[in-house]
Amino acid sequence: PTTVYLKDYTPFGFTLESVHLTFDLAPETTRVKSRVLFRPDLSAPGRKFFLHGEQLKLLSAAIDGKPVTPVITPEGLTCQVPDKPFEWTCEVEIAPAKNTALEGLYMSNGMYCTQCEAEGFRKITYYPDRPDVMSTFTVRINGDLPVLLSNGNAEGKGDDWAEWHDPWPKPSYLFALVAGDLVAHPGSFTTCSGREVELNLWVRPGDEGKCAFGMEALKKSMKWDEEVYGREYDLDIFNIVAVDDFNMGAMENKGLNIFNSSAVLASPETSTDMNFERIEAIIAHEYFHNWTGNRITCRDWFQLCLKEGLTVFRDSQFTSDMRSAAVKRIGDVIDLRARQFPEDNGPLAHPVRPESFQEINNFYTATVYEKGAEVIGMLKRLVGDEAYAEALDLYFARHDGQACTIEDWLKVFEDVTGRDLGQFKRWYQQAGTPRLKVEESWEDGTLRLTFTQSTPPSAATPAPLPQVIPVAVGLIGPNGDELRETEVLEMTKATQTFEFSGFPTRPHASILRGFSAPVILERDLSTEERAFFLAHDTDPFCRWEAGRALALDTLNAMALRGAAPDAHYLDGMIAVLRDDALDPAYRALMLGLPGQSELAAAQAEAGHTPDPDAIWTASETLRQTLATRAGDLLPKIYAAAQVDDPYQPDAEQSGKRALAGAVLSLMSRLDGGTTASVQYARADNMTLKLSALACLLRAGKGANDVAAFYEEWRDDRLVIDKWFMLQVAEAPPAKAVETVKTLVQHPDFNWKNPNRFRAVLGAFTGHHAGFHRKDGAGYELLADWLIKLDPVNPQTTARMCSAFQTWRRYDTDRQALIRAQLDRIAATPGLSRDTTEMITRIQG
Ligand code: B3K
Ligand code: ZN
Repeated sequence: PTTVYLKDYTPFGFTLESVHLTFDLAPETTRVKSRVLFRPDLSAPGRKFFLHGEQLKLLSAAIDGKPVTPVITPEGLTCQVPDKPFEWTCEVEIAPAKNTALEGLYMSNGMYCTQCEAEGFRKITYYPDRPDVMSTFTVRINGDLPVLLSNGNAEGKGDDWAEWHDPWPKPSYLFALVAGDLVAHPGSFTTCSGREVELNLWVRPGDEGKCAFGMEALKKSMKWDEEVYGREYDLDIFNIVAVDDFNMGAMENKGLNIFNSSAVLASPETSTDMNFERIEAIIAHEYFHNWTGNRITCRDWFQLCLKEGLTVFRDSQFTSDMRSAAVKRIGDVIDLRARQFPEDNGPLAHPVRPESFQEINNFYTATVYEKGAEVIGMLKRLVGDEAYAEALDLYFARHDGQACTIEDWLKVFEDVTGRDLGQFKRWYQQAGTPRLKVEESWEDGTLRLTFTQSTPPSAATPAPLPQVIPVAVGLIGPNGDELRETEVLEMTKATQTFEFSGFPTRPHASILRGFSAPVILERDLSTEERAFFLAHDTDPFCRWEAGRALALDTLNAMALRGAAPDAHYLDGMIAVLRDDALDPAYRALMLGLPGQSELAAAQAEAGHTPDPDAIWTASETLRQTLATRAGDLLPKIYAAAQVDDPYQPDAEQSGKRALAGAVLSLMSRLDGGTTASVQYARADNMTLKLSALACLLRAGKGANDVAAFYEEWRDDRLVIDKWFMLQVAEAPPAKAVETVKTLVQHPDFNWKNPNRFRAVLGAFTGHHAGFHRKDGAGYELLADWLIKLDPVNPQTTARMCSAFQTWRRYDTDRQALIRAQLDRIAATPGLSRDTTEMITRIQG
């Protein structure tokens, strides 16, 4: 396989004046005609007329109406072209019904649908399929289907055709087409300049009742982007389509967003509070791409974080504004540690802006997205809110309509602030999570904090240099009073000392407030000091973090040394439980334990070999001990967290349900599931149903309810995904493999559907002790399924290979067992480029 390098970038050498496409739809024989006006850039002497194209049957090609015979390879075609503007026409045939990879034009339940990012358009027709080639598209769809959609504004339609025109130049990855038997949930939005925009959420008949929430989320997003970023929508119509077969969450195609139905359809009876929150965030994310991604796009795929990091940052700002900022921030940090840290500290580590790839789809990662968003958060903290706003205004003014780079992005900040961001840029160029060690000293009324940063070398970055780290610090007194408000220390060297003077008694330093940088903070604190911050820190993140650290320390001591649960942790949690003044959602987060994979990572980091069974046992014991200690308190807190009003998926109600759920899971360890049974029977929404069912399964009591649940929901795909997922997630470690083996026999286990595959196999890889079973049965099971899925859907297969990325953490037996499976996958004949690249990198 060939490797593409950032340093090799060269412009295409031709401008595209316009693109006309005509689709004659048929499941196995769709014809695509394209007519493109090319203007050679005469100042680009080495230009080569190369059009990408894969798995296409070329029927005809012509230049200025004269038939030509191009040279065709598996990657595309070349052809002699004139040194003046010319019209390229060609016709190809494709078979959407046979497209199981779900990239390009494919079919899902009789509906035609596309996914072009990153390089799917080349499976639709011959074209310069690269993001820096932008043009206006006019699309004609011929097909005997009720709804025919493409990008831009509707130009006309008849019984069996429709025409669309998108006036905004765009790269091919933003092209979309949808055709099928769909119904619209309509809406409208008046923009800040008074333009009326038609909104539609298109769904399969039967799903109409699950659209209202998504439509409201869209309107809120449109308004928020006007108010906060000054961004107005720019077409007459905005369409969203829900599709059941989709490789990821959603796609921001210009004016025609396509969504995995799990990322847009919602109703109280079928969706959990977490589903609602995720849907709101994804709708916002895709909508925000209209400016950060579509109007300003990426020069090449190495610049992916330019649109993704920024858009994730924007959607998290949106969620913070719509809900609780503290809860959102903590949730994002939990997610970053669970998904990005393992990537950044293992064989798949790559910079936020990678410098090479074989298959770009493998780089839609937590590093590009979530660390990319963290980098923007740091930039904003360093320059301040005002300069950030000015820089963004300049970015939109200067680069509208362009395909840009990280250099362009940083330059607007340099121009607005006069800062040199050369060192800051290392956040985009270096892989690895910096370790930030802090040492404290106290003398003559002065507190000194000495920070030392170091980043472990990786294959991607063998010799990391010091980065700019904004460290938000506040000082608090013995009663928790703020002695010094949060300030941002700017760390630029390998080691640096900061002084705080004029205190009669030693203040407590609350460090890395709001998780001001994506680093691993190494700080030797006594259990008493952690307990102090848990009780008194005025920064909600640091307060939560103190509880988290206590939990990590006690779980590690329990798992590694057989220690007893730590009293400070238990007392701290009892205090949290009792504290009615705290936001219920925040209390629920405080009660959560670190994930078992995160514990394994922490143990490996400290030089130990994690034992998944011991980690599982320690987590169970700690929960059980807390339940016993909190015993009498629980029913009262549970009762107080009940919601009497009609169901709303808002922050307030879902916070209460989250707390009730956390408390219920403790109570179920004492009452054997009695309360959970009552909740399950009474619940009128999926959040309460599912939290109760999980408790029942854990108490070994849910079998009848699980069977009844299936009968009740068997016709609802998204609910049945939950049904599959829950059984895997709640299986005892020794039974997880068998549970999966049973579930994959179920007639509803349609493994070609990515949501269903992920519901079972994805949930399995998230079951730490089950997946890492000592005899390797878990590894073998996953490898079997990856080998089976790869020829059908390389993208989803490749993504799931990352379950193996942490193999070096474990004992030599497990390492050997995993390596054997990696070798077996790698040796599979005809393995896709996607999976080959992932496995090779993981093998290291
Ligand atoms: N831009 C798409 C992701 C495309 C993934 C292609 N493998 C969704 C998003 O980030 O909004
Ligand atoms: Zn995105």
